Amino acid sequence: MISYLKMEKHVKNYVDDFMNRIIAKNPNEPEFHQAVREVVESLAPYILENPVLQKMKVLERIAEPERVIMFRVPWINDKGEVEINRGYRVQMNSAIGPYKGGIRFHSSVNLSILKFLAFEQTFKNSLTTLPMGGGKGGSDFNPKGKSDNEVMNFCQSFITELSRHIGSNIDVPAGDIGVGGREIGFMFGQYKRLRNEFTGTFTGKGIDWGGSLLRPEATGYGTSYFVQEMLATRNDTVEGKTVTISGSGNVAQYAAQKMTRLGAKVVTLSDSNGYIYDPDGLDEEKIEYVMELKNVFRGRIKEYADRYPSATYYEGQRPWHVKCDIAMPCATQNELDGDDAKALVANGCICVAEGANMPSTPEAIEVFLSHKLLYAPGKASNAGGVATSGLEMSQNSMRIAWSSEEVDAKLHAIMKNIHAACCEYGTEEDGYVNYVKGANIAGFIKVANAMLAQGIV
Ligand code: NDP
Ligand code: 2IT
Repeated sequence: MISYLKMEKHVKNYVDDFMNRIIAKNPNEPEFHQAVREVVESLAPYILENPVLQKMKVLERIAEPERVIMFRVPWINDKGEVEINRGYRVQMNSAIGPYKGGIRFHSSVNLSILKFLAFEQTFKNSLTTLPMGGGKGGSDFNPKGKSDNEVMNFCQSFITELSRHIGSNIDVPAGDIGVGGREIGFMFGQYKRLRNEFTGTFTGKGIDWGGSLLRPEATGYGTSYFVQEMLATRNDTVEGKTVTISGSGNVAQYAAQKMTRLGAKVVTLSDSNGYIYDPDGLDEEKIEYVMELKNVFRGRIKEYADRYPSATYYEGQRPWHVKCDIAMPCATQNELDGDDAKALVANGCICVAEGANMPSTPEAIEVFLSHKLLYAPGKASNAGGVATSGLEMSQNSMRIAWSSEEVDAKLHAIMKNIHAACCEYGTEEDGYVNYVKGANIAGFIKVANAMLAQGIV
């Protein structure tokens, strides 16, 4: 993002015109507008220099989903009552490969959120260098407090409808908020039963039935590798740094584990009710406890403070006012606002790497960029998850399984590549790397070239 205020007039006009059309065509979709605006602001100068992109309306086409599927998901709860949720799959862009992206189950899920996620996914998947298009799906189903039986009933109904639209060369779903190994298992089982075919149509599968080693770890690990690369541009390392992390789900857990193993001190985790601050830092044993608490017992992060007296729980608050060197938002969109960003800067934070998708508001991003922080947008720093999904697809196609060392080496190389691409396209005149601009341009070029080559489709 270049500062909107500092934009040249013709660039600002292009952005305004583009956004006016997007808003008129997609009313009541604020998250989608936010994601598109960030990309358009980065790309506008590049597009204006390349008239063919304008003439062929490449960005306009990228911002229009190829297809949106929306469907009824009826299921029966443990009391024998009928429940009805709404299911979605946004098939955003297939220029460089089959649609690929996660499934989110959360009560807040709506079309705006899934369109923003599918839009982001298109650029992110392109950055991985693997052949994957962009997609995202989900439902307003809330898995919290549901029994395994209820979750299975829901997943089976969801997939009974979605199965018509997905396939290993068509659209390959994976996990996201509220969807982990358990849900992927139920969805894969029902899909296989309906199709009578064992395929790699989902990623994030169990190790014994086609999953890749290190897929659960990949997003958090990849974000940590990206932090290492960012710090290296300033001849710095992760060792000895204090880190605040939000969330306590899949991404947060493995970001905490990898950052700790790299020698950092992780002092916070959170959930939607509050955060814990442990000034002693998390260690392997504490992280194992969090994994068991969240993944097996499906408990709340508050319980961490009951178990470890060194920690304090702050109800209803977010961790961004805690002093840190590195902040890693790993929970959800718009969880870090302009005031939080100012507090991070005032407390000496030097690096923000997003494990979540679009966790920083536009105001927060403006603060990070104007203070020249090392700031990585999610589409660059959290791409290790989908990249490893891409590696899972490759292993499924070849009917082989790589060792965790092999997968880790490939993940590490991909994160370094993404970092290098951001530097190539995002380095400004004074040497500052604007990772937002770099990620948006680098992600766009491959998709745009593919679309130009494939004609008006
Ligand atoms: P999980 O469901 O495993 O964990 C989500 C975490 O975020 C939980 O701690 C949850 O708390 C918290 N959270 C969710 N919604 C809110 C909210 N509205 N306010 C505050 N906290 C909230 O999901 P993941 O860890 O998989 O995903 C986290 C983020 O990372 C998402 O933005 C996702 O899109 C992104 N991501 C995930 C990838 C993956 O491979 N899983 C890959 C790339 C990005 P609570 O339990 O209270 O809801
Ligand atoms: O946002 C994301 O990149 C994910 N939730 C992972 C998608 C995937 O297909 O692995």
